[in-house]
Amino acid sequence: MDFKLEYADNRSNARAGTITTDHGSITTPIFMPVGTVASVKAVHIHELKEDIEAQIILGNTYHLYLRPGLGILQQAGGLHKFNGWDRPILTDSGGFQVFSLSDNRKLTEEGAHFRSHIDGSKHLFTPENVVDTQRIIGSDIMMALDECTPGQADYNYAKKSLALTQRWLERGWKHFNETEGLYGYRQTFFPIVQGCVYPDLRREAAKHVAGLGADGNAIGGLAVGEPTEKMYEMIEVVNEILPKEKPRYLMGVGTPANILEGIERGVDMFDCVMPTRNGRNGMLFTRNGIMNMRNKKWADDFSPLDEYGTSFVDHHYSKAYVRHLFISDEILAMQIASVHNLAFYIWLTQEARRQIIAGNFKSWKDEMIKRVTYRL
Ligand code: PRF
Repeated sequence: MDFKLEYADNRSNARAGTITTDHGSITTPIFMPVGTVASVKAVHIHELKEDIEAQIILGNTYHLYLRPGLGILQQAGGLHKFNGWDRPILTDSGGFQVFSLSDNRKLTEEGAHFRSHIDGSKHLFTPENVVDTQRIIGSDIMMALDECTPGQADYNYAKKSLALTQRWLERGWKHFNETEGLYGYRQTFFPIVQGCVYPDLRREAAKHVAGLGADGNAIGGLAVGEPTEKMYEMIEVVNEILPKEKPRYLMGVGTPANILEGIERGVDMFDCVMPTRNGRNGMLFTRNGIMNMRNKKWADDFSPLDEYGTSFVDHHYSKAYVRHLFISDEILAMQIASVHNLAFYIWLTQEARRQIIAGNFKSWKDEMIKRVTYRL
């Protein structure tokens, strides 16, 4: 994988670049739709490609390992072949999902022990076996096994947790460098910075991660219960140390405003379930604010769903029609909302890119933050 830094904003840390993988290139800053179980919920591949203009999607090691399982994925020839998505894929390592989903989890020096949320069976993720699993999945970018330290952890817990993440990282990085992909294209490995809300731990973690010389670096352990201002402060602390010439990925963040603040602080890649999950509940993000599609006020509003939207659904359907679908619990409501929200998130990051290149990012961002947080 390569990263070419093309433009750096001179009034902020925002940047525009291009990542190149064997499944094609990605223009940054970029939002990556989440496809946990080998599908971006309610969205077809052709919609993702042609309408939403997604450049890279996510998969989750935890889910894919449990179902369909490694045998099926390997027989399919990897995830790209299995789900028909031929552009880049990034997979999370499973550590975070073990914590949010599984039962009876326990961390030891060896790895993360857990019981499946599907059938209660016992499993162990180690820093080495999650590399092997991501080799079988065949993601273009794989993630290290980490412990996502909760946002309210005390200093002592956070310090111990970071030390474990660092020992796991050394093992995972070594194993990655000693193994090869199965399918003939290149795969790369991103380490993850933890350290909770403690600047000295974050700095130590960022120096350790930077020292590995990976193709890109991730920031984890944010948007997990800490105040939003702390999240922004930690991004600043970490990005002072992570190399400028490598892409930076802020994991699992966030609202449109969080993404704009992240871009301003030098983040290049984002993912979040918010556009799809909140969309399925009737929440639509637009450049003029947030709409709750169940609201009575849309009942007789026959104007386009989003006059400024970039996707087919924005112009083809009216607000009144989409409200009717939500009130009637029609699955088409969820499909329309998912396509709209993903197209909006991708537009937001790619418009940020255009504004960075035009030298206008800061003033555009200040105005856009007000707009995207407005309740319509
Ligand atoms: N670690 C991993 N995946 C993640 C996170 C993390 O800290 C987060 C935190 N926002 C989301 N996804 N491996």
